[in-house]
Amino acid sequence: MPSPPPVPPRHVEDIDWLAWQPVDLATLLFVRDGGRVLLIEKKRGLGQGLVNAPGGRLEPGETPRQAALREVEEELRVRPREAVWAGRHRFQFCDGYSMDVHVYQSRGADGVAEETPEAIPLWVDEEAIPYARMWADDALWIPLLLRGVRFDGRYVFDGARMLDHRVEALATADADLDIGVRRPETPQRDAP
Ligand code: 6OG
Repeated sequence: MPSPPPVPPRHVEDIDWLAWQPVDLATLLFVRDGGRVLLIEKKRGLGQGLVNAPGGRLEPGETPRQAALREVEEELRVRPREAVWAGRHRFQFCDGYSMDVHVYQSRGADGVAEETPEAIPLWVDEEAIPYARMWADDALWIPLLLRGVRFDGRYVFDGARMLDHRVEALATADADLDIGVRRPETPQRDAP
């Protein structure tokens, strides 16, 4: 008898996070300046049509920080002045896809943000983040990021619907957990 197909997780506790391996590593980077934050309307990729921070999947051999800086330049043609680690999200989707996302922020960027094939720039007031047009998890942790509190989030999503979440604020001593993380040179599979 073939064994039954595995039951997709519905809750954060259903997942063995120590054994968990993401399909993709990705990034988000929030440029902040004068009480505003630089977001994008995403034109393609996962989350197309939503507002998000610029970011994307790592290329072979990149660290998350390198990828975060590259993605902002590619998507908006501006160069963040820094990339300060802000937190990490582990997203598990019911269809088996998963993503480990490192989040950064920068005080300012050099250049003027412009539209590219990937994104439309959107400077928004930090008091008026358009959560209704963003992924469901964002309202849970962007307020932490804006207060300078680092976070560790774990989530179960069914498509765009968030089924469960656990977001923890980190002590400062836990910072820069991304050091040493590097996507292997040989891609395990093509990104969808
Ligand atoms: P590309 O398809 O652009 O990489 N991403 C998410 N961002 C938020 N805020 N919430 C989620 O909830 C997300 N899932 C994915 C990470 C995907 C980009 O989309 C972000 C990457 O920047 C589920 O290569």
